[in-house]
Amino acid sequence: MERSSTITITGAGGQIGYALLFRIAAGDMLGPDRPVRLRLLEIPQGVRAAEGAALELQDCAFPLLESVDVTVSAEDAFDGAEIGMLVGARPRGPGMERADLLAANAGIFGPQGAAIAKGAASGFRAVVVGNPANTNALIAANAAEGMPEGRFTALTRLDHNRAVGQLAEALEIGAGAIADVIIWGNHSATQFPDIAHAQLADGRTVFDALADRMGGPIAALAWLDDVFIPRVAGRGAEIIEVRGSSSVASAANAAIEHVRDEQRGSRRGWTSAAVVSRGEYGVPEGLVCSFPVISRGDGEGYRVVEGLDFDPRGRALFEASVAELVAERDAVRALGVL
Ligand code: NAX
Repeated sequence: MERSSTITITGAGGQIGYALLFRIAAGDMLGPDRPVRLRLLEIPQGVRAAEGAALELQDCAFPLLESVDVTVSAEDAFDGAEIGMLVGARPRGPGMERADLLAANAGIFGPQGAAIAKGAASGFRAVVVGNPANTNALIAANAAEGMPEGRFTALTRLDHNRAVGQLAEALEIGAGAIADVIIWGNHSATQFPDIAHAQLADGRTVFDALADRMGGPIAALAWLDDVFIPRVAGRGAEIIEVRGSSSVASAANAAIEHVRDEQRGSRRGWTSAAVVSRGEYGVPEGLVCSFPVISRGDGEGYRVVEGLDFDPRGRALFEASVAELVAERDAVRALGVL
């Protein structure tokens, strides 16, 4: 057995929390030899739901689960934590302007960042799931004084997995055969799902395979612009329409894969995650932007894969999404939060 890890999950009484807890406790995230201690952070309205989940966790008698604590105190939740999964956020209410939404979330992610800086373990790393995820991660990273800001990432793995799923369907192949898809930019409708570098296990490029299947490169390009990109970027809304509720199990799965790969090393090719920019690809420093990333599982977290090229159309799509991130950052700055 390895030593145990302390994982803090915020919004643990919510839908994604409920889909996360049991898989983490079963060893799906950190492996079958790593015991886990779970800290569930909620607001008073969510505590009973989190406590109920804790009772059910007990009833599973997971061999890897050392402890479960439910709290409404961010200080208690993050004290000694090594991994944070920041799921709880303020959803956009009716008539709520973007500035109100950002202000409400700054009131959550600012204090959580401060609590992390105060008490989390020195190797702490967090993934922000709660929306607007990129900017919430930016707020938390800025509030966590003294902690390297690269410790905060935001989830775009769900978008990445959605893109792979769409390609697998279009090519009638298994998702496992597809590598090196990229989500660039914001976890929002402006994101740019990019297949320019994507490959299949048999060595062909995804683009060539699409062109073969669709009757040529022009048809493949049209499919990418008219079907693939809008469908991936709009998949969250599609799930709400069909299921009657937002993505839950797929979001929890993506969060688990994000942390698993960051902690234990990414697999074939790269994946996508929103990380703090150090100026890669011309993205302003400090923005939390989705890039192609790899992790060696050596404690250093995700590194951006550099040196990839864009065609002019791809560059324009990426820049539009980065412009949205800049606007969100400026709106938060205007509130005096950063
Ligand atoms: P739910 O409303 O079911 O759960 C959210 C939970 O967070 C609630 O139990 C609430 O009490 C709690 N909470 C609110 N403020 C809190 C605070 N200050 N501290 C601790 N807990 C707090 O939402 P759910 O479906 O679980 O979604 C959670 C978040 O994930 C939302 O912001 C949602 O928009 C976001 N998503 C992000 C995705 C991504 O890919 N980045 C995809 C899925 C999802 O839409």
